[in-house]
Amino acid sequence: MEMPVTTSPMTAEEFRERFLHYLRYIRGLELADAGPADHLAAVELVVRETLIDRAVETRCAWRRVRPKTVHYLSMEFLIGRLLTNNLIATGLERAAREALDDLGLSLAAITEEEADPGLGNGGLGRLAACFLDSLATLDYPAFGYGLRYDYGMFRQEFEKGWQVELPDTWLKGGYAWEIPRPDLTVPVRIGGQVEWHEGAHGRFRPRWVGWRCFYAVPHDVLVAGYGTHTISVLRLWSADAPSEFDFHIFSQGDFLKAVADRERVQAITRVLYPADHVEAGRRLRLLQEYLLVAASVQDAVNRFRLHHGEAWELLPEKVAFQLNDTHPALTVAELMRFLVDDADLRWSTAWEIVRATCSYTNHTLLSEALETWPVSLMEEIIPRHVQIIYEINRRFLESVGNGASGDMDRLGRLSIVHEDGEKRFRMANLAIVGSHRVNGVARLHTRLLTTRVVRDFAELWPERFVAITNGITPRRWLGACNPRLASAITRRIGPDWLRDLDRLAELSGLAGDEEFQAEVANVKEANKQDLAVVIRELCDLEVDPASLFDVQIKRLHEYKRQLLNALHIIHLHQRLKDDPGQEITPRTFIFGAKAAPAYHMARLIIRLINGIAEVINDDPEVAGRLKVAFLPDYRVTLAEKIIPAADLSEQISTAGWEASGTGNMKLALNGALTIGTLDGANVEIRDAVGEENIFIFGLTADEAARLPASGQYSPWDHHRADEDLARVLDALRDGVYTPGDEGVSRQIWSSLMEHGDRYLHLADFRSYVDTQQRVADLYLDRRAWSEKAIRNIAAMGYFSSDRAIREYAAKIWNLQPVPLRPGS
Ligand code: 26V
Repeated sequence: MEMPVTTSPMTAEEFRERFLHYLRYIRGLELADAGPADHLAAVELVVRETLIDRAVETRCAWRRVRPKTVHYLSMEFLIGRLLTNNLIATGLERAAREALDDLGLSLAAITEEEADPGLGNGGLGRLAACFLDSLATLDYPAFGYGLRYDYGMFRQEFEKGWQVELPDTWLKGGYAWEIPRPDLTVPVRIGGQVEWHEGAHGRFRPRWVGWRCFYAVPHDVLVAGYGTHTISVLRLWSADAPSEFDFHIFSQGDFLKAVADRERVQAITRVLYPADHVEAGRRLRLLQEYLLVAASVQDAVNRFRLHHGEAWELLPEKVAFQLNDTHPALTVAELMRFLVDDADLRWSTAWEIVRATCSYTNHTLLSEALETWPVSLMEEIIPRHVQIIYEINRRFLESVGNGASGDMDRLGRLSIVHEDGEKRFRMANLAIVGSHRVNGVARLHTRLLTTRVVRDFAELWPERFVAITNGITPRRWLGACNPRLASAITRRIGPDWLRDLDRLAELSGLAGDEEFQAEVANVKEANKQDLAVVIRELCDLEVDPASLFDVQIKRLHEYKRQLLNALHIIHLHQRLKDDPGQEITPRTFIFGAKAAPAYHMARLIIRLINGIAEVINDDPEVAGRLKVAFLPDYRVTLAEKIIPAADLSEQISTAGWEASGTGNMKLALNGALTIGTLDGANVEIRDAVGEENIFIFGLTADEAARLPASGQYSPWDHHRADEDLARVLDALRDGVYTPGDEGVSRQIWSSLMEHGDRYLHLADFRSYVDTQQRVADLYLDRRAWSEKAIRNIAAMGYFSSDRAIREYAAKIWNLQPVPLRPGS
């Protein structure tokens, strides 16, 4: 990737010296005895020095300016490998490559040694990582706060086509990019009960007593900006119990007897919940969420106090908390608890501060994913917070009830407390009531959020709701992962696009340029050859780089409709069997997806796709013209290898279900054409690239919502009306594509034909298949295809996370950059 404006802080000779120094004095090895893990460790230590210099520089500047700082609270961060990024950001890439070359080592091979911390499930976690990159690059003062899970997202393997989960031991060899900060350890209290006692002026005051206590220990990961010295800190908390040596750290009297059991405490940050969009509802999950909130709020408050003393009314001028989904929604209650109980503020003053400080991003419309917690469970863990939430709710409902004509249904929907049967807190309601801004992650998503899911709130406080369409960092998702395309672009328009993605628009003038078309096509071809090697290694499968690479990579979920893609493949196979001599556009179907371990149907769909692969890949009549590759263990690192090689991007969720999508942006930025529904950010991608440069099909969100509601939707009608579809469904029913596991495909068939096809696969089948035919036809015209690919790339400027972060800064945080230009 192009060098940023920074000059290299080291020559190749200096790099080599430092490298050998670390090999010797940290690993105790001479070059001849060192292995790949040692090489990686030594390179990381060299690069880390420069990062730390910048972190110190950043901290000094912030200490001087005392700027407002955003605190991005997220249960998930999918930061990916950091070596390449950090080499680029520090300007050390060339020095490192030359130094290692000299020593007969390959930087590329060393890069492959690094673990990919899977501290998240999918889109929400990766978005948080892109945002940290943009925050640093744009010089915004920022902390990310998350959890340091000992085991991240499980490693996925396939056995006989079934998903098998193995532990992800990313910390095994030590993690070079983190700096433990035991000095910043904070205590976290749980359990006990609340007593009331008379305080000054006869006011009754709560006292939380009988609690147990554990530690949250922070580890900082430094996230470097591009073309600046600004560093964002990702502070990850690890749960621990105090050892006898640590007791002096806290002075509270009852601390000694209040120490919780070590094993049970450490278990809190043992493992990431590998589910998205399904309510976890487990005690351990609540403990995790509370730990994140309690530790991060204390950390922010401690820093505030250092600079501003007890002037809490200034908090909103200096601190913003961004809640990444409802998972950290307890921030609202914890900050109230601190301001009222510890800082001794009046409730109404505290409440204003809390609301001005917090804001909340919603990432999903799925009702299963809207968190609620049983009040009884919360009472066991955080009894004081339960009281606070009740009081927030009481005051809120009172204020609403005053104006309204006693519409009890409406009050019931607005209430934070869900009263049907077991009492539960609705975390989205808490987050909305406690925030000054609530944002959706795409235009359509925000419309559906405010008109369907939380309509009453949007009517009550229209000004509180804003749409901020997601974005992706061009540094990782083009600059670093696709160096061939990045160079081709830079040769034409210079390197500034990496910090100003709108500059890509200049490429639209080259869309008709045959030379550039050929160049872009050649880059794609080379990337496909690289991916073919990866597929050979991972799937033991030969694929033809000249075939159309048709890619669907994302979590496995019924609403994302990997199954629709599978139905299309079966249909193509059946057609080919009818007439093996016909001309077809050769395709390689590439999948990457993990299923939540408890998500039965998702596991079956993986089994089905692997079954289809088994049937089709070796079918002599297919003769290699259709191939299916399900790449195991999809994660950031694998995305970086697949995306540059994709011709076609599958974004085929049932309209109205995908909040935004961000893979759609990454693939288009790398020159893939999109086949997609009018869902999430696809709508905005269509607007940006133009209707003629994208393949849109299927029902709209409004149609898809009306259809099941009308009672008119019958899967059997579609079976009767469409011969091709009937044949595909019959094959499913008969288990043709899951040999040895016929019941799998029968169950999937049943979900479609006997359980109502909730995600409307059959309603969209015909238009999907027809649109795929147009794709196949266009692919044969290499120049026309390449022209559209260029038009897609040129239109992606808007989808930079830099643009998204600027919008957050302006519309939500009121945040100003603290420029830290090299040499300034
Ligand atoms: C929900 C839950 C429910 C409780 C169990 C654990 C858990 C973990 C994660 C989630 C949130 C899933 C929401 C999510 O990832 N949404 C995705 O967010 C992306 C970034 O905004 C967006 O592009 C995707 O469309 C959206 O599905």
